[in-house]
Amino acid sequence: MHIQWYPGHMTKAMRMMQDAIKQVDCVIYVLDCRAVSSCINPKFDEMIADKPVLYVLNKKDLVPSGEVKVWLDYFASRGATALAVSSVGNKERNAVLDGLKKINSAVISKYREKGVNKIVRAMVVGVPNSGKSTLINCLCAGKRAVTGNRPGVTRGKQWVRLDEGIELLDTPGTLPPSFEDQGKAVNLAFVGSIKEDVVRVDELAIEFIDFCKNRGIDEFCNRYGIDGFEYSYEEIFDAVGKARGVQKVRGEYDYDRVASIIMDDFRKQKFGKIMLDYPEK
Ligand SMILES: Nc1nc2c(ncn2[C@@H]2O[C@H](COP(=O)(O)OP(=O)(O)O)[C@@H](O)[C@H]2O)c(=O)[nH]1
Ligand SMILES: [Mg+2]
Repeated sequence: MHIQWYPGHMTKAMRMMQDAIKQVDCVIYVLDCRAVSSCINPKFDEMIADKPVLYVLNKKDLVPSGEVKVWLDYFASRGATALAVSSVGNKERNAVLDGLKKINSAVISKYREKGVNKIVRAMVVGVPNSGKSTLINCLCAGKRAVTGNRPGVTRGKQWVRLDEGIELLDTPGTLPPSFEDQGKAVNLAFVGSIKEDVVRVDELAIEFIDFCKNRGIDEFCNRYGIDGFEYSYEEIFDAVGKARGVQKVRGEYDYDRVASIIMDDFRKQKFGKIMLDYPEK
């Protein structure tokens, strides 16, 4: 399977962001905790190189508690400011605002010396579905930015003003133009950052079965009533079809349907909380 998804709206979005970056003080880089390194887009890194960055590792509720620390340590070891949050709910609002103040402290105090309250402008970037709009909603404690559990929901340019003197610019999720490391593309497809129509779901599910086998994720076998991974993909698909009550058509299971069930089950944490990426040693 080769994954490549760089539609015209992403080119346009990158151009919009290149333009907007000149007007902002800092960047909030939103990454999905389940696939942190896969969410790193080298094109963002180039674009934001001379801005203070707050790395927000979002969806921490979807990974085993404690494991995200390896990523916080990773960013800390590079002198970067990072925090792990779950942006569904408002609990983490203050932590993110404090992080923003921290990365902008130099510019804030420079203005304060002149007696001016600096409005801090932050551009929120991240791959599709990482939770940029949800994070913005969490920060403005109300429904402003448009969210959706599918890539490509945010299109135009949207500024949101917070009472704390912070302005946030939501941006459309953008991917690298190509993936040298297809493993990263596969992880992004697992977490729903790549539009479903551009990936063959049966091939994706096979990648996922291999992943579970390599990681020894027993929850997969338990859920579908198989006693291990030593079966052919067809046998595993048949077991999933049977366990989940899929209707056979002319004596066969529809493998695309079965594959979608597997991917849905992963996205609904039916195999437990799983972190896909770890920092490279
Ligand atoms: N469990 C969980 N889901 C989240 C979190 N943040 C966002 N989501 C969900 O992820 C999906 C994509 O969010 P959205 O904000 O639209 O992503 P965007 O494309 O980066 O703007 C939505 O279904 C959100 O409800 C989080 O912290 N935890
Ligand atoms: Mg969005």
